[in-house]
Amino acid sequence: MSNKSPVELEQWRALEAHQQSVASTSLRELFANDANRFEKFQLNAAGIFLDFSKNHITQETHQKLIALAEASGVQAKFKAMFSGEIVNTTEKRPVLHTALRYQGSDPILVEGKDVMPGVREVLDRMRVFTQQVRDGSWTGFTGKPITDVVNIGIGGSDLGPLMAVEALAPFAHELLTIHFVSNVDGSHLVSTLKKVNPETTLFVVASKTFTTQETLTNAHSARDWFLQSAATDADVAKHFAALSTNADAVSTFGIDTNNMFGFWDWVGGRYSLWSAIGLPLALSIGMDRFEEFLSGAYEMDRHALEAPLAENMPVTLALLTVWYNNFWGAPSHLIAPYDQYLHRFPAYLQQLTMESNGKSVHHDGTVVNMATGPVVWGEPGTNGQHAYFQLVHQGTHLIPTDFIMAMQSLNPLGIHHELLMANCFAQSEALMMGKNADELHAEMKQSGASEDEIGELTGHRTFQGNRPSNTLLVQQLTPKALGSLIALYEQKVFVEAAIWDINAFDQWGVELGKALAKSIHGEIQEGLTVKSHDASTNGLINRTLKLNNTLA
Ligand code: G6Q
Repeated sequence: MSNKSPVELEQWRALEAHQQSVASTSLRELFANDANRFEKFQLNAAGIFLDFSKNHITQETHQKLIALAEASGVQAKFKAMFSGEIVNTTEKRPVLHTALRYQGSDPILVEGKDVMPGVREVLDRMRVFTQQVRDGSWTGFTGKPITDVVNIGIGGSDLGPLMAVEALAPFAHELLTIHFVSNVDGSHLVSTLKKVNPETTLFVVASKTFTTQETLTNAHSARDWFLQSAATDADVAKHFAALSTNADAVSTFGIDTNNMFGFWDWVGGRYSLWSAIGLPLALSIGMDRFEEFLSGAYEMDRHALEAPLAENMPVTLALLTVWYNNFWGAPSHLIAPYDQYLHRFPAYLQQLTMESNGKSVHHDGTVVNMATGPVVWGEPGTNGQHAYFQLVHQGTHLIPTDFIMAMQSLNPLGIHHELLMANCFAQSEALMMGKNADELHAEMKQSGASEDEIGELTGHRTFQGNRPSNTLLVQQLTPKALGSLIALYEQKVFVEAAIWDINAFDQWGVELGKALAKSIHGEIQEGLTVKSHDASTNGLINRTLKLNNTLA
């Protein structure tokens, strides 16, 4: 592996030159020129089928992209991560969320100690606890079984479990409702507490550090609410559990450490769904299915680690992102799940990808001289078609898109799934094929439009097309399939970072705002006219304090 900036690699330069020649051929032409294009650009891994034929690539492009991955040392970097080397260099930590779903029997060492017995011990304790809550033998302070679980966490301690609980709703326990409170905005907690009864509610305080302002504020307010309901301090143990790496802070808060499920500093927040942070999901779907979920991710891990680069799905997806981001100037990436259960998947991926790869320096601290992580966004289809898809079809930005769909519905109902499928396939076709002036002319003529009308509308109603997409299909959105899908994107993000030579596992960018919020909070509590900031910030704070009549 060379220490050169990625842009100085000859493989990078070769791609720059190559882009010019590929750009002159449209996707329509690429398909017209090659009857086997669909067969050539598809992959199958861990229950996921990927069609990547609707991309601006030829076999030569693919080879050149693979050469870039080789030159970037992707396989060696995968091995380093999986084997527990310190790949999060700025925080001096290994990155081992893969150990949380590891199904083999080899030890995985951190500082010479096998982490697997600890991983299995927490899974065993989660099994006992989730069984008790699910079968009603875990009772609240008045002897009634638990009916509602409120997860209090934020960021990595919220987005993953929330997304997965929603995605696997068809497998959920029928008598247990899982709620998520994350925002420090009191409305989030207040509106949730209106729906639950203190006698039958279990609060799960999820925080790796157990120091996060939003989570601790919500947890304290939840405990106050609980104690106002005739419960006593001794009852807290029946109604509060903690998911954390910080046992001292959990005890200080007043949660019995018997109700604490631990994990380790080698699990990054946004990669922690597979750890105790997955407890709300395990409560919802049960531990057997939670383990199926882990096994789906493990299968994708094996594939990422073992498949040759050219047949490797996360590597392929990452290279396509690099291709559009760095060689086509595409600043964003759309995630369009055609599955209502995946409605929080884009938000989850936003954190996974943007917190991981929103970086401007290489591993050695030098400033990058190319684009890194694109903006990731999305909403499920078909709703997106009635909203943002206009810009994807006819706007001025090139927006590579991932369509994600389950081939079989978990809720078969009349023609619904046929229509969902038809819309999903139609969108990627329309994005690629577009509609040229001749086609529009023939269509409008057919429906009786005059030449004048056709002329007036031609510019508005033609579609340039030539917009690239991937389509990912799973058979059904089962726990195993969801595990594979999430791990696919985790590994994709890793490969992108490997190519850009950035650290995907730190997040220093969130620190500054946190520190400023702390000092502004102090000033708000003091209640004096604030003068210590820029004029805009002072003005905003003072105006708000005045309105609330809290200025001394
Ligand atoms: C994720 C980030 C961040 C983190 C939250 C919550 O990778 O580190 O989103 O998960 O800030 O942190 P705690 O779990 O420590 O409360």
